[in-house]
Amino acid sequence: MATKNTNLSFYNKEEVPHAKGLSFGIVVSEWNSQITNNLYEGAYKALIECGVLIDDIKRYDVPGSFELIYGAKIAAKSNPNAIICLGSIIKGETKHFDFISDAVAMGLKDLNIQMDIPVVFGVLTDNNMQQSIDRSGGKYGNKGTEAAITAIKMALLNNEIF
Ligand code: DLZ
Repeated sequence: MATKNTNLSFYNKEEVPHAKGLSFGIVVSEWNSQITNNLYEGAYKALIECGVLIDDIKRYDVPGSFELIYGAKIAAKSNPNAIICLGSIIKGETKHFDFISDAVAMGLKDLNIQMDIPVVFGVLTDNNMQQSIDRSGGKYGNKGTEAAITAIKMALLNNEIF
């Protein structure tokens, strides 16, 4: 039985509703910046391709993924239709990876509960740099692109309801 392809890196532009008039905040972690900049490029390109105007995309840089949570709160002050958080957490020799990954996931989850603006989790949590490269424009697509398409879908869902 065929299953629906849910990897939004390879989205069909014709199937994504037009997003002109929607605005987005993109919060980008500077840690592993070569990866997060590729995530940003993927997200930005997808939004533009779907009709979002350049002036309706605002970027916020934060030092590390842990700061994505507060960065999203700052982004919310401009009242965008959705917020995309992009980070890259790579496993090291200590438990830092687990603490940061859990905190970011829980923190962004909490914001989704507290705020009326959808917050999208575009954070890679990889065992090594190669896995991150593969998922930020490499052989497994671009998680930033996926996050952008998810953000459009959530923004439109929110618009339908309110
Ligand atoms: C400290 C730290 C470490 C060890 N690793 C990462 C990482 O792989 N990815 C990431 O985004 N940030 C990392 N950080 C920084 C933390 O996210 C945070 O910026 C600091 O702990 C300061 O709050």
